[in-house]
Amino acid sequence: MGKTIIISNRLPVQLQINNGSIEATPSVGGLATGMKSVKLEGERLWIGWSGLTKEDIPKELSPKIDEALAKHGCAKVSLTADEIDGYYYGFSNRTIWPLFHYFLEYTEFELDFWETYQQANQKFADAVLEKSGEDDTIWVHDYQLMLVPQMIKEKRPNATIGFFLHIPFPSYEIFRTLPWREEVLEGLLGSDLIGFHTYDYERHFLSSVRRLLGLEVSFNDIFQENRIIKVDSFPMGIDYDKFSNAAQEHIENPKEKTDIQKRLDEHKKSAPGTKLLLSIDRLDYSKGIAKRLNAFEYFLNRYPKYKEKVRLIILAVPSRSNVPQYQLLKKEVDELVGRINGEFSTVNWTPIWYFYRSMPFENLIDLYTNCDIAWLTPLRDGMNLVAKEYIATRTDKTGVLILSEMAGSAYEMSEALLINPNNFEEQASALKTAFTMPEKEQARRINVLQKRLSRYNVKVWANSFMDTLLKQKESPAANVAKRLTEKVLGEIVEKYNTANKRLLFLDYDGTLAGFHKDPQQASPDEELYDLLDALHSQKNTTLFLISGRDKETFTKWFLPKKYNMIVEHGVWISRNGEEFQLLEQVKKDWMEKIRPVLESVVDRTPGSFIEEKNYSLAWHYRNTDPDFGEKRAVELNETLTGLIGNDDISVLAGNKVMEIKSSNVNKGRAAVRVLSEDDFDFVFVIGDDWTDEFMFQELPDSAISVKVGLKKTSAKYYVNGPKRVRELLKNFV
Ligand code: GDG
Repeated sequence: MGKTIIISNRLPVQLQINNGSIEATPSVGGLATGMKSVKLEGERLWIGWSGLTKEDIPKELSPKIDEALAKHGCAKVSLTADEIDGYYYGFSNRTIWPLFHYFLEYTEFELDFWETYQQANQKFADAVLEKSGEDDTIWVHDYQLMLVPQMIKEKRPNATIGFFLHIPFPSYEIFRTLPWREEVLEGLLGSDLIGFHTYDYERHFLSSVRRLLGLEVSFNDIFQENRIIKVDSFPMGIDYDKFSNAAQEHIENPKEKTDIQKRLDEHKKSAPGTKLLLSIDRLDYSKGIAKRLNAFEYFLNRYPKYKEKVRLIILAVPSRSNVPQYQLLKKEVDELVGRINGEFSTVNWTPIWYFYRSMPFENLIDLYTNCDIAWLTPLRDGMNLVAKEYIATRTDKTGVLILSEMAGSAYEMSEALLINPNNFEEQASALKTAFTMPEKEQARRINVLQKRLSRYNVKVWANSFMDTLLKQKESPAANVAKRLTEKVLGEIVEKYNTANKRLLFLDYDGTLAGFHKDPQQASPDEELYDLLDALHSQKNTTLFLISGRDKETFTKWFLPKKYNMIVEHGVWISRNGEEFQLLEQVKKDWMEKIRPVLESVVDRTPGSFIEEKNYSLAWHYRNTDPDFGEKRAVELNETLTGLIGNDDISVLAGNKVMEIKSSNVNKGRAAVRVLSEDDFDFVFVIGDDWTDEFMFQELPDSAISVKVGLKKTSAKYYVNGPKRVRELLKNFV
């Protein structure tokens, strides 16, 4: 049984060195709880940074620290102060964090940061490689470690790797500004499963993968040359029972009151009927704290009757204070709180209580259970767990949540009052609604939310990610061929050598030659001619090039070589250097009707073009924006289906091409005709495209069918690309 290895920037343990002795205390974050509950029998190991730099740890203490961490199932990655500066404070928090939260103006593209990020990611990957074995399951967390999956996969191709991003993945328009965008995507694609909080982040990621790497994406599977990567959304839940039980305990068996609780009691006594409004966030510009303060000021001016009737409690937890932007924000928030309190305070009333610190868990519960409204207004937030925690603590079924629609959690919490944090009027109105919401209505909303949150809690979240990862590893996708291994190849060659009459069907584009943006550029090279000559001249071997291309191009390229050829999907055939003959009688009167439709699509779809063949029309869209091209293809398909009616023609969706042609012509039919002409006892067919599927399906079961590229197919085997195809064919000569 393999281990489960978790990798995150920080370990879930706090380290303290006191006069040479080491203290390690587990921190109780949501992630740690989720991980603890993953139902795996094997051992668990958490790898990450301990919070102490290499310089902080006296050499002789390092082994002791390892020992202390091992007791908590942890192992450290050693990082120097410079590495932490460049990798964590730099690239992670001055480049990726602002960019992925749509704060382009705060995003710094520094080569130094990027280089240190790579270096530090390599250290994490090395630690994983050192401490894990072949059977282990590896789960990498978050934006600080986006290159780690690929770094592990390179060294250990069979490793099972999952990656979860805790922050948003931005739209392509934002992501494309990153100078190292391809490297980051490739880093992530080392995973077998990539998880996001919401479908929107998943959709943005897939769009970038298609546009920037040109990879094929089918639903939520990404097809790389020899692997399939699954992408899915797993909205992170909370440790529901922990929050709910703590709140229950707080009400039913109050222990000695904390200072915060005493202050809250005093407030309630001195100002009964005053509502408490709560916000809790790390002090981060993405959380919209400054804007919230402005909106609060707007509210008090807009609805003055709420003056002295409401108090806003702000808990801002110090965060990343080494980064200049956070220092500026701190100053801004301090000043805003001062100004608003100065403007509105009366002898009996201060509108804002502001805490800039981290509080123990008990205090968090004091705040959650005492406040009538939680007001959370992030400008962008991957999820926002505070919103979920507030709901979990409302055991008396009162309370209202006002939540920004820019938070990932808003997708699951439509019973909250959802607001746009930039719209002050809407927020003022939501605050008013919250203050006047009848308790029955509060209870109705809370009940629905609590049911949902208690069901999809952090344990369910972690387990559903792990289950999907393990399933993905077992069977990457349905209808995918087996890889053509050396052993299978040996058996095929053996059959080839002992056969009496061999028949080979070789597709051209994407199979014998790479796929080119301009089809005219894909002309055969010397190596290919040599290979085809050798095959063609073999005794007892009938070689057919079989392609959708027009006969003029193949006449130019291959007729002098006297190879057998079938072109235009089976309309024309040429044998031993003779002129092309019609293999099928096909009509072409439908072309006049269809051509103008295609022309209008070309006019409206930059980069697309029409290829006119003797008996078919093809609309190519490989040079268009991929999403736009696909959309147009769907639209065109619909239009054509309506148009072709009784004509005996069909629309064939190829790889970035739609071809309209006579229905009784396809490569499968042509191949079967050739096959029936003689007693072949070895049939081999290879191709990369949808149009080759006709051959895979129609040739008899004894035929050896090979798909180029890992895609859904009816072929028996697959190989990676044209280079591999040539290597394979060389075994026959
Ligand atoms: C990132 C993403 C995503 C807060 N103050 C105190 C305290 N907390 C705890 C809360 C909550 C957690 O910290 C904050 O989680 P959030 O989800 O709200 O926000 P981020 O820290 O930005 O987290 C976010 C999350 O990752 C998970 O994927 O939801 O979008 O940005 O659990 O309770 N805990 C204690 N004292 C405090 O003062 N003890």
